[in-house]
Amino acid sequence: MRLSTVVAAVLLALIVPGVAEASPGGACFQGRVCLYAGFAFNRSQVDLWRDFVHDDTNLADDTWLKWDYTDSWHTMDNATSSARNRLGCPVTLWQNPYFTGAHSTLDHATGDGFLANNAIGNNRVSSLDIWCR
Ligand SMILES: [Ca+2]
Ligand SMILES: [Ca+2]
Repeated sequence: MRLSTVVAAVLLALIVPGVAEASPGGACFQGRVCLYAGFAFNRSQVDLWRDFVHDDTNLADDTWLKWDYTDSWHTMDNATSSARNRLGCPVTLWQNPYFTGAHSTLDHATGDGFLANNAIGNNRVSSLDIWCR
């Protein structure tokens, strides 16, 4: 990678609140739920990811971040293949916007690298519901 790219990523992480705690490279920081476009938390794949701290009723207006924290401009709707949960409470991934349809729940401190064999399935997540009190 070019040095200027690294510098830009570091500066972005320093100046944008919250970004510094975000989590490319298959990581997922405490207090967040992390979605990945590829199986196995994007291992050996294009690193498209994003993390959440609140419910999201519709992923159609969300886009994946790239490894360097820049926006890929690729929609997150129907595009999640794996997920990690470090929220401190469960999260439910839903097939449709506003928490309807097929769904799978991930407990705190769990991850699933292959959503294809869960109820939610591969490339179907459209909303997520966080159960923190
Ligand atoms: Ca959204
Ligand atoms: Ca869907």
